[in-house]
Amino acid sequence: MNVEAPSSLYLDLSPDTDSMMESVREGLTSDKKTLPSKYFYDARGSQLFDKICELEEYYPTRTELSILKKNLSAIRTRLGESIVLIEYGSGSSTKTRLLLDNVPSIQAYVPIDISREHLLIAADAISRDHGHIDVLPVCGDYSHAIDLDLSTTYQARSCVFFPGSTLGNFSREHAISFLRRVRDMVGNEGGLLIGLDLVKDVSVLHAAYNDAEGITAQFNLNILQHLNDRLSCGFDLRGFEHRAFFDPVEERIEMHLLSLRDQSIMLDGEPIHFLEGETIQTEYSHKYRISSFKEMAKQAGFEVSAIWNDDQDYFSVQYLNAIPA
Ligand code: AVI
Repeated sequence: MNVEAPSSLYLDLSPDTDSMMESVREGLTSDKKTLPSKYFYDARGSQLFDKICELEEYYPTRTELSILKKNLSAIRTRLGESIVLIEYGSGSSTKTRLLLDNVPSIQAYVPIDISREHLLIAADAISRDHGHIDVLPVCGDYSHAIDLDLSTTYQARSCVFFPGSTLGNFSREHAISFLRRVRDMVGNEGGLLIGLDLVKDVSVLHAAYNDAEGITAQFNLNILQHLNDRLSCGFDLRGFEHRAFFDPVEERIEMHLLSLRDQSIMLDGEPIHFLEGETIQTEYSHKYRISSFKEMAKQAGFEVSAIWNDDQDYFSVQYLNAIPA
């Protein structure tokens, strides 16, 4: 099988409007209002995220890329012969290109992303540039189980690539269940190549989520625009402001939208009120320690077999082997 240009999806599991309405209602009617961070990523949100990745203050992207570049040959060895590379939250796939260009044992590449348009554009470009690799885009929400069933088509090990410290956007409990699902998907022989943002000086973390240009603020506010577009709920974006801070106990950045006045929106015919000063929590971004991540991985059925950090220990790329069941 050789897919030339995937202008269509291999698998479409994108969330429908009903399930979006349900999860938004649940978040906005709870005592402490929340929104699932996956709703950042409509087409504009994905573009804004790409811009964040290029910001001077947002060190994770360039740091991870430099770790990957520096350790390519060791990574190639870990990945081994004949693999299907599955990437969760593929975004614009810049880091993947580095792997696809330098790891000849990759037979197929399966990018999984919730933002359909962004996914197809990236998958098309990758397919054009890597004619020898099957590119099988899946539009889906990776916070749920995804059954790929590629074992009959490929005689290859499965390896999940989960860069960008996106794991940090899950609560610790959900991060472990996500890692367990990955472990089930890759099987006894499989692996996981993962990027993790490490705990560091608070001023560095604060700047990364409060950039001077205000791109992160636009990204945060865009979640309300996305809800307006999909659910017609009538948020006035001028009535909310971006807030991001580090919680030293939970070791995570929290992003919120602060209501600047008393105001209401309508969700499916029901009013939802916001008090002046009340916030909607939109994202957690957990930061990791080498020792605590090792323990999380073990709980999920993985053994950390290689760790590559940058010189400042800002970021860690790790290769995990499945512990055979
Ligand atoms: C996608 N994720 C890992 C980013 C992060 O750093 O948690 C999303 C982000 N939020 C604000 N800036 C970037």
